[in-house]
Amino acid sequence: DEIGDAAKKLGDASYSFAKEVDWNNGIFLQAPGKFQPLEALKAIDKMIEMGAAADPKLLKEAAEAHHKAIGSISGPNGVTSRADWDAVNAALGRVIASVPKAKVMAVYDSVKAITDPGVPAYMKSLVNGPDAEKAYQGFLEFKDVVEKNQVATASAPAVVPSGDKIGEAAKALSDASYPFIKDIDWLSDVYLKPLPGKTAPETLQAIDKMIVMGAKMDGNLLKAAAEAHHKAIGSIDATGVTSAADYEAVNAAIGRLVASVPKTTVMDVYNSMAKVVDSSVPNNMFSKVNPLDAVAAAKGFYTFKDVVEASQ
Ligand code: CLA
Ligand code: PID
Ligand code: PID
Ligand code: PID
Ligand code: PID
Ligand code: PID
Ligand code: PID
Repeated sequence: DEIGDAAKKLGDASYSFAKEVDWNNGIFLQAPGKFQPLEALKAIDKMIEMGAAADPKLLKEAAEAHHKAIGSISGPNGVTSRADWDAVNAALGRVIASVPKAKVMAVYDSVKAITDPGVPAYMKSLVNGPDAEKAYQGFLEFKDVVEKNQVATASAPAVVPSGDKIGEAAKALSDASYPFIKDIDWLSDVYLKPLPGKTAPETLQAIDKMIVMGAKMDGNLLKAAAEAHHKAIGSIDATGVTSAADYEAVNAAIGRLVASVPKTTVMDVYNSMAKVVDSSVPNNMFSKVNPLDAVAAAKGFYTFKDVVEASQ
């Protein structure tokens, strides 16, 4: 297709730049400017809306392209192979072409709003400047091809299941865990702290397992889960907590998502996360909430998971 061909040209223009970026730099975990969680949440919300509007099949293929690319990483900077670099660009170009232009620009504008204007120049200073310029020229040509192939309207909204066992169980889970949700400091910057003692390549292995799980999920249910999160963001209070009803809808949507993939795929995520998350992390989280609320939430979760497993 045209976007695939354009991605090869983009690769010619940008792979030198890709090799010069230190993808293992811990700086990419930081906020790109002043830490302002509620503004950042607005930017994430625009990404969620864009994801929910995208063609689920193309999202799945983009996840698969990223998984493949993680498999061909080499060298100290963590760069993928030239072929996989091109394949990721092509897959993302197709995802972007599957949503209306305004959805893409809404992400751009909201990310710009939380990004310090000095950040791009600083990023450029870490690589060979002319290679960054060349990559950007390549991007500008690529985007014209994407725009030419872009849809005018979003894909249809998800079909949300109702009256299912997971939906019922989500009510009980949400009743049991909403007090815990209200205890959590959602506006803390602790969630942007590096994982104690873990390197970027180690952490990437756990992310890879999530990508694999995402690629296996039912596309309609994934879209429904994104829509549920978008709705939940719309009902947050000043502390970032969503309404009880929207929290329940999120739990139901995630439960259905989990049930749409094999158990081993879920356990692969859990086990790989357990490898990179030191026990000090959950202990620290636990120390900041009412322990009775956390234990009640955990109990609710263990009951819920049996219902999910039964529909898996
Ligand atoms: Mg989510 C999970 C935040 C958007 C899909 N997500 C999580 C949690 C964290 C979170 C609360 C990971 C950390 C954890 O396990 O804490 N998500 C979060 C935010 C946003 C977001 C702030 C921003 C909008 N997510 C989002 C989108 C999608 C997802 C757009 C795609 C549709 N998210 C998604 C999945 C999963 C998450 C599939 C998870 O599996 C993971 C999770 O919750 O695993 C348990 C603990 C969890 C909580 C504090 C909230 C849930 C409370 C449960 C139901 C009961 C509590 C159990 C116990 C006390 C703690 C866990 C024990 C552990 C051994 C499992
Ligand atoms: C400017 C001035 C003009 C010239 C110009 C110009 C530049 C415009 C630009 C630009 C626009 C632009 C846009 C970019 C957009 C990037 C969008 C990224 C989206 C990320 C998402 C992430 C996610 C997910 C995902 C799916 C999940 C939801 C999420 C589901 C259902 C200024 C040059 C024209 C770079 C969507 C993918 C996992 C949130 O106009 O004179 O330069 O860049 O998890 O959804 O699972
Ligand atoms: C524009 C103007 C509007 C019209 C429009 C428009 C276009 C927007 C576009 C577009 C945005 C866009 C974005 C693209 C992004 C591509 C990103 C590619 C990333 C590839 C990576 C590969 C890799 C890896 C990996 C992880 C490793 C690092 C690597 C570690 C820690 C402008 C059309 C709406 C194409 C990251 C995955 C293995 C490097 O908005 O008027 O057209 O395209 O090895 O991580 O090692
Ligand atoms: C300039 C002037 C214009 C011309 C121009 C120009 C240059 C702009 C530039 C540039 C922008 C730019 C951006 C870059 C962005 C790179 C982003 C990389 C992200 C990597 C991540 C990696 C990671 C992980 C991971 C998970 C870990 C955390 C991490 C945990 C919990 C100035 C040329 C346009 C290079 C996210 C995945 C392992 C961080 O605009 O005239 O030159 O470069 O380790 O999670 O640990
Ligand atoms: C234990 C001991 C027994 C008792 C037991 C027990 C506990 C097991 C547990 C547990 C398992 C478990 C699993 C959990 C899994 C969470 C999985 C999260 C996945 C997140 C994903 C994120 C993403 C995306 C997304 C889609 C994108 C890709 C991504 C596309 C196409 C130990 C109690 C049984 C919590 C997939 C969603 C946006 C990466 O077994 O004696 O306690 O918890 O962006 O994909 O866009
Ligand atoms: C298990 C054992 C295997 C069988 C199995 C199994 C099950 C795994 C499961 C499962 C995993 C799972 C995960 C669930 C996660 C739910 C997470 C809900 C999160 C809700 C949020 C709501 C909100 C917001 C929001 C953003 C705001 C904060 C909030 C800010 C900054 C165990 C079946 C495989 C259900 C986060 C979105 C508005 C609170 O593996 O043997 O069954 O379920 O307002 O952010 O303000
Ligand atoms: C313990 C002992 C057992 C019993 C038990 C137990 C407890 C475990 C616990 C617990 C685990 C736990 C986890 C919690 C996790 C919360 C995660 C919240 C994530 C929030 C995010 C918010 C955000 C943003 C956002 C984007 C911004 C950055 C942020 C930028 C660029 C110990 C009870 C089982 C509470 C990600 C979205 C706005 C950070 O196991 O016997 O009690 O709690 O602002 O992006 O700025």
